[in-house]
Amino acid sequence: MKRPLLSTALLLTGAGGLFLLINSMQGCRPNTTTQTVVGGDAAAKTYVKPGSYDEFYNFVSGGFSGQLSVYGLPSGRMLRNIPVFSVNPESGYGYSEETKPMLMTTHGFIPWDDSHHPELSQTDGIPDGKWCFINGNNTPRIALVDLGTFRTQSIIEIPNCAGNHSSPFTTPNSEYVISGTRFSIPMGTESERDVPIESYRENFKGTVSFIHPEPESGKMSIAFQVITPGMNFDLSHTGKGVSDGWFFFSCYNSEQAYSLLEVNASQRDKDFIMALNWKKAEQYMKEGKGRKVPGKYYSNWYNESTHTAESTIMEEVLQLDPRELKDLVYFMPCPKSPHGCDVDPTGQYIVGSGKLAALIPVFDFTKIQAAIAANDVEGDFMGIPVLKYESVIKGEVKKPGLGPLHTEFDHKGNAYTSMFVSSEIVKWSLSTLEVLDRVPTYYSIGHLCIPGGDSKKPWGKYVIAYNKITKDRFLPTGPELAQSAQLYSIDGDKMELLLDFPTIGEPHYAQAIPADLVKPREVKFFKIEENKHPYVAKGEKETKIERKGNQVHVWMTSIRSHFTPDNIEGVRIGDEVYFHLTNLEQDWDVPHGFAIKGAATAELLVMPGETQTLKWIPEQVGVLPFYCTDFCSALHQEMQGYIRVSPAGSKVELKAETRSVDAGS
Ligand code: RUQ
Ligand code: CUA
Repeated sequence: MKRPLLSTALLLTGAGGLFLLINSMQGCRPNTTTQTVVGGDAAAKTYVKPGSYDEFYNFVSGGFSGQLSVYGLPSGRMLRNIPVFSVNPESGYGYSEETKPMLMTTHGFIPWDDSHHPELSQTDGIPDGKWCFINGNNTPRIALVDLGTFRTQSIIEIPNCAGNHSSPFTTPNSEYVISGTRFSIPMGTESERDVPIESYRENFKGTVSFIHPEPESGKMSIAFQVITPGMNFDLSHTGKGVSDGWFFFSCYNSEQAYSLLEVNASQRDKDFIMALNWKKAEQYMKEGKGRKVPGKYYSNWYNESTHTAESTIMEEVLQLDPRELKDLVYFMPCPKSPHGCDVDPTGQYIVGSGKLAALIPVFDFTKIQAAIAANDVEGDFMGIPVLKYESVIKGEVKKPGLGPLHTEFDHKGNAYTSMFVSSEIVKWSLSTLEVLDRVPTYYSIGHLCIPGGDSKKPWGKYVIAYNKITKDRFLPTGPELAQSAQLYSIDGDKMELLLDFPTIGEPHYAQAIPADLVKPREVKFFKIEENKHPYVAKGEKETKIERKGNQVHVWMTSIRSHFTPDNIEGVRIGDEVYFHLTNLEQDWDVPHGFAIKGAATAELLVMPGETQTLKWIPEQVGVLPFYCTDFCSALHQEMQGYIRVSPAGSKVELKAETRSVDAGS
């Protein structure tokens, strides 16, 4: 979390033979510290009075929590922490039998990941409020969160990939979201993968995968992969407007180092931005070009009518090789170890942010096309043409600050770049490339976000900084401190700090969208008559208990304020008990919980109209209670039951009942 991006004491930026001495590299700390200047009306600008709604949703990466969190803006109020790549005891996600398949991979059940970059689905290049994608960096995956339910709908594993960082950026109509591998690796058959690490140059390759989400269901599959030279791929963004049909990726480690990258991957003055013609790639796929290669992966999808996740396992992928399909991929030199790769709202300009560069290069799409047409190259890199830097560049932003990472855009022709090392946001003009304003961030900003700021239609209004370090910003909480977001107004010429709010996990990228584009989609409850779960009980009369060998299945219902059945006997040590709980409520915001003594996983939190299953293996003889965990009514504390567990081999008859009204007296 607190690991600085740059940790070498001495950085040699070859660009101008410039030495930067950056001690400890945690980012320079502006010396204003706690006496940050905040304008007198800042409070009024972020005040959302009790009972009213925020104007924007802000979807923020949960970083190493593996989740996606949702805040309201401008208040900074946290609305929800959506479980995605990590199990969540709050809701039973990843613990209930129905959600376990969501986390299945070729490595088995993987209950954790490191999530980085939320990306909203788009229609015609504009965020549409339907889905939010997010990548899992560690065991390469992409998730699709449905913004009707604010739940993870689908997760796909990415084969032939290691460190899914350059992901999950979308094409303008969400035909594809992409995954570029951070780490290159050897791929193919087992013997092709079992090679010496020092054979990196010969054997290690990267891939970019194009993942297609089905518009209706949100099921995902891999349409094709483009194979690339061995390097590290960091971030990307799609072209739009004039550059629609292209994708741009930042690449570092063009040194092809495989050890001590801190030094060995910082040798060259320039690495690359990779330009990839995805419409061409799609055409080649349709023409049957490329070849099928081994690439096993899981595609997991939550079926909302059975309330159960399903896994589909695929064995191979179609790979396109740009060394054969010559007009697919081009490299453009980019100073130095680029991280962010951002495209302005018109699609004309591509901004590469070199972590070790003392300037920000701005590439011009028209010039890129001209250079390709004229074969204006300076050579090739591993068989891929490298265009001449001078031919493709619009210009450079001079002296922007130290450690540029990411750039977002407003609707007035301005760009905003985060500076990790000098810990600031720098605003500059896309037309003149002049720096217009800078504000400190507290501290060590990584990503930043403007509502719609990576799309064709930025809504503007705010820029939010996502910071790595918060020393002295909040009340101390032991050795581990909160990460944070900071909200700045960008309405005027000068950026103005309005608010700090802590975040969960490390906030990498984020997206923000007007709430009015999301709210109309909200699902308030699931219709009980449409529930197709195999163990549903659509009313108390359908509840029952059945033994199948050592498995005991309980069809159970909940409604304010009781479970049916609530007295169960005849369970024995050695049994596996499956509580299939259907919440019969048909009203918004009335979940019931289910917890049982000795449960080794989590509770269940079951939404109205939904069925979820908790597997419980009793370990002790006796009568154990279960209860509702969600304070659902005045008699919530009465919402309880008992299960009797007898020794193995016991003859106690299996039965489940709810006794009559006077049974308790
Ligand atoms: S990366 S700073 Cu995934 Cu920029 Cu977070
Ligand atoms: Cu149901 Cu408390």
